[in-house]
Amino acid sequence: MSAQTPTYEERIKWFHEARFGIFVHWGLYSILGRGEWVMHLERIPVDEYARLARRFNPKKFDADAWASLAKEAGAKYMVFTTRHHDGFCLFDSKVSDFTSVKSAAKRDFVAEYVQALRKAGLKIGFYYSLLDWRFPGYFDQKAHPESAKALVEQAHAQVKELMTNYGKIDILWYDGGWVPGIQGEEVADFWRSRELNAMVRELQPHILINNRSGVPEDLDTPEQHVTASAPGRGWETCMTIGDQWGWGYIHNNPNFKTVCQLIQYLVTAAAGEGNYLLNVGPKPDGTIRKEEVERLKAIGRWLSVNGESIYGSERCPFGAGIVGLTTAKGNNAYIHVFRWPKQGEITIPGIKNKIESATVLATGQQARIETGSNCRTFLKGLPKRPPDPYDTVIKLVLDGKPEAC
Ligand code: JFZ
Repeated sequence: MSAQTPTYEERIKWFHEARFGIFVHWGLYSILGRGEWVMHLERIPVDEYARLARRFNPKKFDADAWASLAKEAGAKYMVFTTRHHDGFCLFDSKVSDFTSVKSAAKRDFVAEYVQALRKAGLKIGFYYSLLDWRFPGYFDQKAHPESAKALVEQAHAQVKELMTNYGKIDILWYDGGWVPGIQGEEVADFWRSRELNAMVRELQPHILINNRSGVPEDLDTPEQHVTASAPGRGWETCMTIGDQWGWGYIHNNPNFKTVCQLIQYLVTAAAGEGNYLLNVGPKPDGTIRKEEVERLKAIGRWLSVNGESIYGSERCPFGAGIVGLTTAKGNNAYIHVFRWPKQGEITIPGIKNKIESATVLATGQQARIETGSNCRTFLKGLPKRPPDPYDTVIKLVLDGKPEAC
């Protein structure tokens, strides 16, 4: 390793500051509006599916609009499907003819995305699916050994293209590492993932790599649930706004999570020193549906007031009792009150520190601080109704780093 090679701590620093990112699933499947798994779930033959590329010419695709929405949402990075399991590349790949550059659109959407994010000051993530349903060797390596070999070679070549042709990339978000009939350690052997990731790190020394190529690398990726990894390990929950299997656009997707749910998931991730990667599935024309836009903007409004409790947050050694969760940063603790008590008085159990002040971030109001037996803290003089409908954050300035008793 050269002296310039950044350490894990240096590489992951921005990621912990960021806490919130936007995932984008968009590709040929968006045209059908039945999710990104449509080819496989409906057994659409490869050649029939490939004809979608003739119709894929999204005139309203505007990467700057995506980037500005992500910023307005308070996100600090995005992760974009450069290629999903259908194998269709949204970038200029020399090793495949199944790309947006070589079909109707004649555009390198990944290049446009990268340029827009860089301009907006957002960190850049690439989602790349190792598996490609077009290869019979993926489903049966024994029957089609040449196809299986070609699949792996294509993945190595395309990851190299992505890591070479677009400047500095911040996250490589692998997916689709699972292979029928192959288990455990052998997954990494199948893809030659160690070799692949060594090449990636050679080309992009600052990059963060997730755990979906069969080796742990830098980030755990709990999906559709918020589950913290052990302290010291980077992790990020990815989640759809609507139903599972609706990462890509689903025309009628009636189960959109509420703004309250989404904010509380974000807070739960931050409380465990993890990140929240919230997905949108743009329409085939490249625009983002209003249900998603509205929710992202509402999260952004909440973060513009309460962001200091999220960005760069640390685990807090004491909790918030029944009312919600806690995050911490330096000598501050943040009480996230999801369930505001009707008495306008909040009891926090287990704070060892002396508390210098308690401020409601939404209104600037100072709470009266009283201490009781059993290490209880009472925050008094608060309104009977929650100042914030989703999560009212009370900032405690302490005499030192938060400590529990
Ligand atoms: C994968 C993809 O198949 C899906 O389309 C989407 O891109 C999502 C982000 O990732 O889905 C998975 C991957 C892993 C599990 C479940 C769904 N898993 O480990 O349970």
